[in-house]
Amino acid sequence: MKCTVCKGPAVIDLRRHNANFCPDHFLRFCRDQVTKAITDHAMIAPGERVLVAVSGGKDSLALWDLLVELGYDAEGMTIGLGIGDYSAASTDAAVAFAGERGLKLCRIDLREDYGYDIPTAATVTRRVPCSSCGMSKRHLIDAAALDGGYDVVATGHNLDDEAAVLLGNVLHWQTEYLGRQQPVLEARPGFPRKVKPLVRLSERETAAYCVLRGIDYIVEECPMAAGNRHLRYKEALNSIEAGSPGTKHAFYFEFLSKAAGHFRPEATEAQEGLAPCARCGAPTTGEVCAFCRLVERVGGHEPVPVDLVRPGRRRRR
Ligand code: Q46
Ligand code: ZN
Ligand code: ZN
Repeated sequence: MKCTVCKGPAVIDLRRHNANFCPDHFLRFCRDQVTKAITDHAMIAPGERVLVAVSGGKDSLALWDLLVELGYDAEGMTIGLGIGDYSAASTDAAVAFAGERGLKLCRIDLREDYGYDIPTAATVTRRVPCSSCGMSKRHLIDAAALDGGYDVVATGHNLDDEAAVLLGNVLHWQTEYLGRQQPVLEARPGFPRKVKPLVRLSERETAAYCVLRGIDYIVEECPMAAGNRHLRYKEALNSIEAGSPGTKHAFYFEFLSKAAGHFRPEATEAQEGLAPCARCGAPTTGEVCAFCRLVERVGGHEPVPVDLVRPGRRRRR
Protein backbone atom coordinates (compact mmCIF):
# COMPACT_ATOMS: atom_id res chain seq x y z
CA MET A 1 0.00 0.00 0.00
CA LYS A 2 1.49 3.31 -1.11
CA CYS A 3 0.81 6.86 0.04
CA THR A 4 -1.43 8.62 -2.47
CA VAL A 5 0.65 11.81 -2.12
CA CYS A 6 4.33 10.75 -1.95
CA LYS A 7 4.20 7.05 -2.98
CA GLY A 8 6.08 6.11 0.21
CA PRO A 9 4.83 3.25 2.42
CA ALA A 10 1.27 4.00 3.60
CA VAL A 11 0.07 3.21 7.13
CA ILE A 12 -3.65 3.89 6.72
CA ASP A 13 -6.24 3.51 3.98
CA LEU A 14 -9.21 5.89 3.92
CA ARG A 15 -11.78 4.24 1.69
CA ARG A 16 -14.25 7.13 1.78
CA HIS A 17 -11.55 9.41 0.37
CA ASN A 18 -10.18 6.69 -1.91
CA ALA A 19 -6.72 7.44 -0.50
CA ASN A 20 -3.85 5.90 1.48
CA PHE A 21 -1.41 7.92 3.53
CA CYS A 22 2.06 7.67 5.04
CA PRO A 23 2.34 9.01 8.63
CA ASP A 24 3.31 12.56 7.59
CA HIS A 25 0.62 12.90 4.95
CA PHE A 26 -2.00 11.41 7.24
CA LEU A 27 -1.19 13.98 9.95
CA ARG A 28 -1.37 16.69 7.32
CA PHE A 29 -4.72 15.30 6.14
CA CYS A 30 -6.07 15.54 9.73
CA ARG A 31 -4.89 19.13 10.11
CA ASP A 32 -6.39 20.04 6.72
CA GLN A 33 -9.75 18.48 7.63
CA VAL A 34 -9.88 20.41 10.91
CA THR A 35 -8.86 23.65 9.19
CA LYS A 36 -11.58 23.10 6.60
CA ALA A 37 -14.23 22.45 9.26
CA ILE A 38 -13.19 25.56 11.20
CA THR A 39 -13.15 27.74 8.06
CA ASP A 40 -16.31 26.38 6.39
CA HIS A 41 -18.39 26.83 9.53
CA ALA A 42 -16.66 29.97 10.93
CA MET A 43 -15.93 28.13 14.18
CA ILE A 44 -12.98 30.04 15.62
CA ALA A 45 -11.59 33.44 14.61
CA PRO A 46 -7.85 34.16 14.86
CA GLY A 47 -6.84 35.26 18.36
CA GLU A 48 -9.92 33.85 20.10
CA ARG A 49 -9.49 31.93 23.36
CA VAL A 50 -10.71 28.33 23.14
CA LEU A 51 -11.72 26.05 26.02
CA VAL A 52 -11.47 22.39 24.99
CA ALA A 53 -13.69 19.89 26.81
CA VAL A 54 -11.24 17.07 27.59
CA SER A 55 -12.25 13.55 28.63
CA GLY A 56 -8.85 11.92 28.17
CA GLY A 57 -10.17 9.83 25.26
CA LYS A 58 -8.78 9.86 21.70
CA ASP A 59 -11.14 12.50 20.31
CA SER A 60 -10.70 15.22 22.92
CA LEU A 61 -6.91 14.78 23.14
CA ALA A 62 -6.55 14.70 19.33
CA LEU A 63 -8.68 17.85 19.18
CA TRP A 64 -6.63 19.69 21.76
CA ASP A 65 -3.38 18.64 20.04
CA LEU A 66 -4.66 19.66 16.60
CA LEU A 67 -5.85 23.08 17.79
CA VAL A 68 -2.51 23.80 19.47
CA GLU A 69 -0.65 22.55 16.36
CA LEU A 70 -2.75 24.87 14.21
CA GLY A 71 -1.75 27.80 16.42
CA TYR A 72 -4.95 28.32 18.41
CA ASP A 73 -4.88 29.55 22.00
CA ALA A 74 -6.52 26.41 23.42
CA GLU A 75 -6.77 25.48 27.09
CA GLY A 76 -8.46 22.37 28.48
CA MET A 77 -11.09 21.54 31.03
CA THR A 78 -11.83 18.13 32.48
CA ILE A 79 -14.58 16.96 34.83
CA GLY A 80 -14.17 14.02 37.23
CA LEU A 81 -17.48 12.18 36.94
CA GLY A 82 -16.88 9.61 39.69
CA ILE A 83 -17.46 6.63 37.37
CA GLY A 84 -15.02 4.21 39.08
CA ASP A 85 -11.65 3.46 37.49
CA TYR A 86 -12.81 4.93 34.19
CA SER A 87 -13.01 8.46 35.58
CA ALA A 88 -9.73 8.19 37.44
CA ALA A 89 -7.96 6.97 34.28
CA SER A 90 -9.63 9.71 32.17
CA THR A 91 -8.45 12.45 34.48
CA ASP A 92 -4.94 10.95 34.62
CA ALA A 93 -4.73 10.90 30.80
CA ALA A 94 -5.87 14.53 30.56
CA VAL A 95 -3.49 15.68 33.30
CA ALA A 96 -0.55 13.81 31.76
CA PHE A 97 -1.25 15.24 28.28
CA ALA A 98 -1.43 18.80 29.62
CA GLY A 99 1.60 18.34 31.88
CA GLU A 100 3.84 16.97 29.11
CA ARG A 101 3.01 19.91 26.85
CA GLY A 102 2.85 22.66 29.46
CA LEU A 103 -0.81 23.38 28.64
CA LYS A 104 -3.32 24.78 31.11
CA LEU A 105 -6.00 22.34 32.26
CA CYS A 106 -8.89 23.44 34.48
CA ARG A 107 -10.25 20.63 36.65
CA ILE A 108 -13.58 20.07 38.36
CA ASP A 109 -14.43 16.98 40.37
CA LEU A 110 -18.15 16.34 40.82
CA ARG A 111 -17.71 14.52 44.12
CA GLU A 112 -15.24 16.90 45.71
CA ASP A 113 -16.65 20.13 44.34
CA TYR A 114 -20.40 19.38 44.25
CA GLY A 115 -20.87 16.37 46.54
CA TYR A 116 -22.24 13.85 44.02
CA ASP A 117 -21.16 11.52 41.24
CA ILE A 118 -22.83 10.18 38.10
CA PRO A 119 -23.68 6.66 39.39
CA THR A 120 -25.46 8.26 42.40
CA ALA A 121 -27.26 10.76 40.16
CA ALA A 122 -28.46 7.89 37.94
CA THR A 123 -29.77 5.93 40.93
CA VAL A 124 -31.55 8.91 42.49
CA THR A 125 -33.10 10.19 39.24
CA ARG A 126 -33.85 6.63 37.99
CA ARG A 127 -32.75 7.66 34.54
CA VAL A 128 -29.91 6.47 32.33
CA PRO A 129 -26.56 7.83 33.62
CA CYS A 130 -25.87 9.70 30.36
CA SER A 131 -28.80 12.01 31.00
CA SER A 132 -27.53 13.55 34.27
CA CYS A 133 -23.94 13.20 33.04
CA GLY A 134 -24.50 15.08 29.76
CA MET A 135 -26.50 17.79 31.49
CA SER A 136 -23.88 18.24 34.26
CA LYS A 137 -21.03 18.42 31.76
CA ARG A 138 -22.84 20.95 29.56
CA HIS A 139 -23.74 23.13 32.51
CA LEU A 140 -20.24 23.12 34.02
CA ILE A 141 -18.37 23.73 30.80
CA ASP A 142 -20.69 26.57 29.79
CA ALA A 143 -20.23 28.18 33.22
CA ALA A 144 -16.45 27.68 33.15
CA ALA A 145 -16.17 29.21 29.67
CA LEU A 146 -18.23 32.27 30.62
CA ASP A 147 -16.47 32.71 33.98
CA GLY A 148 -13.05 32.30 32.39
CA GLY A 149 -13.69 34.75 29.54
CA TYR A 150 -13.21 32.15 26.78
CA ASP A 151 -14.64 33.00 23.35
CA VAL A 152 -15.56 29.47 22.38
CA VAL A 153 -15.93 25.92 23.74
CA ALA A 154 -14.62 23.11 21.50
CA THR A 155 -15.77 19.51 21.90
CA GLY A 156 -14.35 16.33 20.35
CA HIS A 157 -17.49 15.10 18.56
CA ASN A 158 -16.36 13.32 15.40
CA LEU A 159 -18.14 12.28 12.21
CA ASP A 160 -19.25 8.93 13.69
CA ASP A 161 -20.77 10.70 16.71
CA GLU A 162 -22.62 13.27 14.64
CA ALA A 163 -23.91 10.73 12.11
CA ALA A 164 -25.15 8.47 14.97
CA VAL A 165 -26.91 11.37 16.71
CA LEU A 166 -28.43 12.39 13.39
CA LEU A 167 -29.69 8.85 12.78
CA GLY A 168 -31.27 8.79 16.26
CA ASN A 169 -32.89 12.18 15.73
CA VAL A 170 -34.27 11.10 12.35
CA LEU A 171 -35.52 7.72 13.58
CA HIS A 172 -37.53 9.47 16.28
CA TRP A 173 -38.19 12.66 14.28
CA GLN A 174 -36.80 14.83 17.05
CA THR A 175 -37.34 17.98 15.02
CA GLU A 176 -36.19 20.38 17.72
CA TYR A 177 -32.89 18.49 18.08
CA LEU A 178 -32.53 18.33 14.29
CA GLY A 179 -32.79 22.12 14.23
CA ARG A 180 -29.97 22.36 16.74
CA GLN A 181 -27.67 19.70 15.31
CA GLN A 182 -24.99 21.96 13.91
CA PRO A 183 -21.20 21.94 14.03
CA VAL A 184 -21.46 25.46 15.50
CA LEU A 185 -23.92 26.75 18.08
CA GLU A 186 -23.66 30.51 18.26
CA ALA A 187 -23.29 32.25 21.62
CA ARG A 188 -26.50 33.46 23.24
CA PRO A 189 -27.02 35.20 26.57
CA GLY A 190 -25.74 32.75 29.19
CA PHE A 191 -24.26 30.33 26.62
CA PRO A 192 -20.82 30.44 25.00
CA ARG A 193 -20.34 29.56 21.31
CA LYS A 194 -19.80 25.81 20.91
CA VAL A 195 -17.93 24.18 18.06
CA LYS A 196 -17.07 20.68 16.84
CA PRO A 197 -13.88 20.93 14.77
CA LEU A 198 -13.56 17.10 14.33
CA VAL A 199 -16.77 16.64 12.34
CA ARG A 200 -14.79 15.82 9.18
CA LEU A 201 -12.75 13.07 10.89
CA SER A 202 -13.94 9.57 11.82
CA GLU A 203 -13.27 7.74 15.08
CA ARG A 204 -10.75 5.50 13.38
CA GLU A 205 -8.91 8.57 12.12
CA THR A 206 -8.73 10.33 15.51
CA ALA A 207 -7.41 7.07 17.03
CA ALA A 208 -4.77 6.78 14.29
CA TYR A 209 -3.87 10.45 14.77
CA CYS A 210 -3.23 9.84 18.49
CA VAL A 211 -1.10 6.76 17.81
CA LEU A 212 1.02 8.58 15.23
CA ARG A 213 1.43 11.63 17.48
CA GLY A 214 2.35 9.48 20.51
CA ILE A 215 -0.68 10.66 22.49
CA ASP A 216 -1.46 8.37 25.40
CA TYR A 217 -5.26 8.36 25.51
CA ILE A 218 -7.62 6.24 27.57
CA VAL A 219 -8.71 3.37 25.31
CA GLU A 220 -11.39 2.05 27.65
CA GLU A 221 -14.87 3.40 26.87
CA CYS A 222 -17.15 4.68 29.63
CA PRO A 223 -18.72 1.56 31.22
CA MET A 224 -22.04 3.39 31.49
CA ALA A 225 -22.30 3.65 27.69
CA ALA A 226 -22.68 -0.11 27.23
CA GLY A 227 -25.93 -0.98 25.50
CA ASN A 228 -27.01 2.62 24.85
CA ARG A 229 -28.86 3.58 21.68
CA HIS A 230 -26.04 5.75 20.42
CA LEU A 231 -23.72 2.72 20.20
CA ARG A 232 -26.33 0.71 18.29
CA TYR A 233 -26.75 3.54 15.78
CA LYS A 234 -22.97 3.65 15.32
CA GLU A 235 -22.88 -0.10 14.64
CA ALA A 236 -25.71 0.20 12.12
CA LEU A 237 -23.94 3.03 10.30
CA ASN A 238 -20.63 1.13 10.36
CA SER A 239 -22.19 -1.83 8.62
CA ILE A 240 -23.64 0.45 5.91
CA GLU A 241 -20.32 2.30 5.61
CA ALA A 242 -18.43 -1.00 5.14
CA GLY A 243 -20.44 -1.72 1.98
CA SER A 244 -20.69 1.91 0.78
CA PRO A 245 -17.73 4.02 1.94
CA GLY A 246 -18.66 7.69 2.24
CA THR A 247 -22.25 7.10 3.35
CA LYS A 248 -21.73 8.55 6.83
CA HIS A 249 -20.11 11.67 5.47
CA ALA A 250 -22.89 12.15 2.91
CA PHE A 251 -25.62 11.48 5.48
CA TYR A 252 -24.32 14.16 7.84
CA PHE A 253 -23.04 16.83 5.44
CA GLU A 254 -26.00 16.56 3.04
CA PHE A 255 -28.25 16.96 6.08
CA LEU A 256 -26.41 20.18 6.96
CA SER A 257 -26.62 21.60 3.46
CA LYS A 258 -30.07 20.38 2.40
CA ALA A 259 -32.25 19.72 5.44
CA ALA A 260 -31.05 21.30 8.70
CA GLY A 261 -32.45 24.74 7.83
CA HIS A 262 -36.00 23.38 7.68
CA PHE A 263 -35.91 22.49 11.38
CA ARG A 264 -34.29 25.69 12.67
CA PRO A 265 -37.49 27.64 13.46
CA GLU A 266 -38.55 24.92 15.88
CA ALA A 267 -35.20 24.93 17.67
CA THR A 268 -35.24 28.75 17.92
CA GLU A 269 -38.75 28.70 19.36
CA ALA A 270 -37.71 26.21 22.07
CA GLN A 271 -34.89 28.51 23.14
CA GLU A 272 -37.09 31.52 23.68
CA GLY A 273 -38.36 32.49 27.11
CA LEU A 274 -35.23 31.53 29.05
CA ALA A 275 -34.58 33.41 32.31
CA PRO A 276 -31.64 33.23 34.78
CA CYS A 277 -31.70 30.40 37.34
CA ALA A 278 -32.52 31.77 40.80
CA ARG A 279 -29.50 29.94 42.27
CA CYS A 280 -26.68 29.95 39.73
CA GLY A 281 -27.79 32.44 37.05
CA ALA A 282 -27.63 29.95 34.14
CA PRO A 283 -30.44 30.32 31.56
CA THR A 284 -33.43 28.08 32.27
CA THR A 285 -37.11 27.72 31.45
CA GLY A 286 -38.07 27.22 35.12
CA GLU A 287 -37.14 29.14 38.24
CA VAL A 288 -34.23 26.84 39.11
CA CYS A 289 -32.11 25.19 36.39
CA ALA A 290 -31.84 21.42 35.84
CA PHE A 291 -28.30 21.33 37.23
CA CYS A 292 -29.18 23.05 40.53
CA ARG A 293 -32.26 20.81 40.86
CA LEU A 294 -30.10 17.72 40.30
CA VAL A 295 -27.53 18.85 42.90
CA GLU A 296 -30.33 19.33 45.40
CA ARG A 297 -31.96 15.98 44.60
CA VAL A 298 -28.77 13.98 44.98
CA GLY A 299 -27.89 15.69 48.27
CA GLY A 300 -24.92 17.55 46.79
CA HIS A 301 -23.71 21.00 47.72
CA GLU A 302 -22.79 24.37 46.25
CA PRO A 303 -19.26 24.65 44.83
CA VAL A 304 -16.42 24.56 47.36
CA PRO A 305 -15.45 28.13 48.39
CA VAL A 306 -12.56 29.65 46.49
CA ASP A 307 -10.01 29.60 49.32
CA LEU A 308 -10.54 25.87 49.86
CA VAL A 309 -9.91 24.92 46.27
CA ARG A 310 -6.70 22.99 45.86
CA PRO A 311 -3.87 24.51 43.83
CA GLY A 312 -4.02 23.65 40.15
CA ARG A 313 -7.77 23.21 40.20
CA ARG A 314 -10.35 25.50 38.74
CA ARG A 315 -11.92 28.00 41.03
CA ARG A 316 -15.62 28.43 40.62
CA ARG A 317 -17.21 31.81 41.44
S1 Q46 B 1 -19.27 9.75 30.17
FE1 Q46 B 1 -21.28 10.33 30.84
FE2 Q46 B 1 -20.57 9.68 28.38
FE3 Q46 B 1 -20.35 7.85 30.32
S2 Q46 B 1 -22.18 8.40 31.51
FE4 Q46 B 1 -22.78 8.61 29.38
S3 Q46 B 1 -22.41 10.75 28.97
S4 Q46 B 1 -21.19 7.51 28.27
S5 Q46 B 1 -19.71 10.73 26.68
ZN1 ZN C 1 3.12 10.42 1.94
ZN1 ZN D 1 -28.86 26.83 38.43
